[in-house]
Amino acid sequence: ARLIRREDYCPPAYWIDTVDLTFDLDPAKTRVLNRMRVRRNPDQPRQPLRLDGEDLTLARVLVNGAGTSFRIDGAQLVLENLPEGDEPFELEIFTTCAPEKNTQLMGLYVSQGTFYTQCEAEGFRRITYFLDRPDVMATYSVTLRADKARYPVLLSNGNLVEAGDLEGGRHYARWVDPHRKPCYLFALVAGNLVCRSQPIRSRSGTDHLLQIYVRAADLDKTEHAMHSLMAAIAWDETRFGLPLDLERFMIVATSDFNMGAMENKGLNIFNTKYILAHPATATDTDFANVESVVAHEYFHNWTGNRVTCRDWFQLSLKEGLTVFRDQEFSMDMAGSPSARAVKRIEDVRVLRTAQFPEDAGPMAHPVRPDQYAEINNFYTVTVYEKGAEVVRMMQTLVGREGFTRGLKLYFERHDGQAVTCDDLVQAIADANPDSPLARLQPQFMRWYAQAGTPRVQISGQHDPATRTYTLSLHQSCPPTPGQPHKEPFVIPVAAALFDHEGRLLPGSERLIVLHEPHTEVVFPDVDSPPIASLLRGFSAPVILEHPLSDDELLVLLAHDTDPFNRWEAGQQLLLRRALAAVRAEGPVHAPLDAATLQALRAVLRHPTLDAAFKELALTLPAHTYIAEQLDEVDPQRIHAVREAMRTQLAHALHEDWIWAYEAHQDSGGYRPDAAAAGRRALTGMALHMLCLAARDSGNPVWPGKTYQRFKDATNMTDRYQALSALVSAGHELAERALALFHERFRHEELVLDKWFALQAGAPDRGGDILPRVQALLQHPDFHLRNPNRARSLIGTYCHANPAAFHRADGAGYAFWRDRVLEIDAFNPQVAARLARALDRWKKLAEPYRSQAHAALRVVAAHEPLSTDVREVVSRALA
Ligand code: HT7
Ligand code: ZN
Repeated sequence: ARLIRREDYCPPAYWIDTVDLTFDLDPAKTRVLNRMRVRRNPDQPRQPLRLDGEDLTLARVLVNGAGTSFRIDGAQLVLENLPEGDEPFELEIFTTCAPEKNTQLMGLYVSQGTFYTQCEAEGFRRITYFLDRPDVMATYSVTLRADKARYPVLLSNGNLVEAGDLEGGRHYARWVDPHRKPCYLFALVAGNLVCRSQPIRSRSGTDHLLQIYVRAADLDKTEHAMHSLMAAIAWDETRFGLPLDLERFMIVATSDFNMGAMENKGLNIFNTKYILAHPATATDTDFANVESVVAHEYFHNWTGNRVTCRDWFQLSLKEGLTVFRDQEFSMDMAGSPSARAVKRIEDVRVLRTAQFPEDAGPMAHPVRPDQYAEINNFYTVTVYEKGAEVVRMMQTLVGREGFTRGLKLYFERHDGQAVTCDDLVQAIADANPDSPLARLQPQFMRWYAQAGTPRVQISGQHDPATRTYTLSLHQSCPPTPGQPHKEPFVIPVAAALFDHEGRLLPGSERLIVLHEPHTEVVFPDVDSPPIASLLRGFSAPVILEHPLSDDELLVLLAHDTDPFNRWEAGQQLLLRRALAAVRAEGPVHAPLDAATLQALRAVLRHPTLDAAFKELALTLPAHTYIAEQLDEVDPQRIHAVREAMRTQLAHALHEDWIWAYEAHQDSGGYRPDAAAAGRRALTGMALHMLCLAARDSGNPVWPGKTYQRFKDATNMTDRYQALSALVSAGHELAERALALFHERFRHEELVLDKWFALQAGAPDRGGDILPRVQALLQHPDFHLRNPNRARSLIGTYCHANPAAFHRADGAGYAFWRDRVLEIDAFNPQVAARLARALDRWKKLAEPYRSQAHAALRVVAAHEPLSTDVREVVSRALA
């Protein structure tokens, strides 16, 4: 497939200043009249106007009201006979499209009788011919016409300026958006929806109307999203001085959506998964996700919409920055320092379990990619989460206030513009001229240019004669596709020293900024060999190779004043045990030693640590994280080791789990705050462990209690955890509970997704999961075309259940192959994400490797194949 290259960027040959769109909405044939004011870009050589279009039927093209000649060249409409001078001209294009046939869910589509749009990245071209690129910004006015009974609500960006009835039971609404925007931020919604409205007054005294539109049955699930939106608006004003710039801010939820949500100007469109939350149907994780995704999309109003991307290679300009902002928001909302740390740990876990493998695999790309075949494949954890870490490092290098100053300058310089990642870094550096960021700016930009996870090797030397401790740090970065050699990165390493009793050495906290391959740092006044706590708070997205002894890790686990590194010390201990057991010969046997178990017990019983922290500290390193440490991966062996560790924890800490369960019960009503959610997480973990122990002992008490809790639960978190404890333990009560769960929630789409996912992600026992997943494909509630449902069953099986997916007979890969091809025929974006489940096939041991290779080759050879899937599988095979 043709590659689009960043170095080929060229400004557009024409500008489009205004767009006036009229839609006659009809699911089978929607008419779109597009009137644009266009002018030549005088800075570019004179050339024909080439407009992008896809799946459109063209009826008419007029220039200044008169017919004109045109030709279709591939997917482009080419106009050659344009007015001679440089005066703006009116271009009118009339097309039709078929929203009900739009299964890709890009452009204008219909879901459950309602029209929605999705234009990022290149969906607007499926609505009308246009210069579909983010650096072309225009003001939009939109008239929507539709049958009034079927589509009583007609929404688009901006302000409603006119509405009324038309003949034949139709009606219309006219919307005008005062803000210039790129076409990827265009949106319309038409359907039978209801809304929760909330008038607000901002800190600066301006009045606004917030609205969340959903189906009538879902209205009682919108309160949390509205509170989250109000909190996000207040936070952005307080933290960054960024106000809401719209009279009306609307959110609409749909159950058919390729991604999580979309930040269309003033009219965000969301996957229902990230809007709807009611204690009876949503878990604590769902509540937290709603809060952060609502905030994320709202924050885009400045970082993405007011200042947008010049081209799609700059995607992390808006996504990395906005993820960083939503992470900071969620931390502030969490409240206490330890609740903040819990959020940080969760974010780092995502980075390590998803982004590190991406950065080490065939799809590795810089935060600012250099090339792509299909931009939709680059909405990745690298662009989003690693991009956020890069922004976080900037904050670390200039300080919190310096960062706020930098963003202020960024908006002063670039409001209303389409810019690049360089512009962001430049503004932050210019606002902080004495910072290490300003001094090292060209090297810092390597974070945007070089793929791969850097490694930092540590050694330390104590000199009793000089009472100094010298830390040596050596950085390197492995080759990635197309980048055999890497230059050194700027790596901020937050450091502190502890003595062996766990006391922080006064004055030892500092920020070390690496920018060369080797760095030596001398700490004065150190009487005896200390324990270095490094990369505190995970100050850079790197792999630290720090040969601390087990005893030193145990000291940090018990005493580090940085909660992140305290957690990390425990994870390193567990990782060591896991790797030793994976590498050992013969059957897996009790990987955890007494000291580690005792240390984990001490964490669990700790009188002051938060429940949420305890739950994270007792969670085993993820399967993918363990796999990343190995040159050759036997997924079944890793699974066996993790199961053995889990069983040990269940038995050795049995009394402690009973205590944890009983001591963390909540009385009173459900509240989704971090402290209460932490207690529920820990009781849920305790139930898992108690059911696991009961499986081996045959004692029915805890499974019975768990089943009772499942039935009596007053919120979804408790109910789901009890169900999942029974399913994980493989207890006979699990089937009964699953049936009850389905019966009770069969009309709740998002709960059904959980029901499918729980079964697809359950521990494999003798290869039983694949047949179950295959049977569930035939279930009347399974709908392959609904992305959430497809992801919950097929995505969970292929991406999140390694032991069930990596089967020695290759049947998991054959299943993957068939589903990728089946989905690709109607929704390439969803198929391409599924295709990534075999990214790391080259690391697999035999027989998995050959089987995976064969499945990949079948997909790659299939005709037809979307550009999306082709790019993923051909990179995997390269
Ligand atoms: N900016 C949004 C990206 C998005 C998207 C991209 C491709 C196809 C469908 C999509 N839906 C939403 C999401 C965000 O990061 O806020
Ligand atoms: Zn985003």
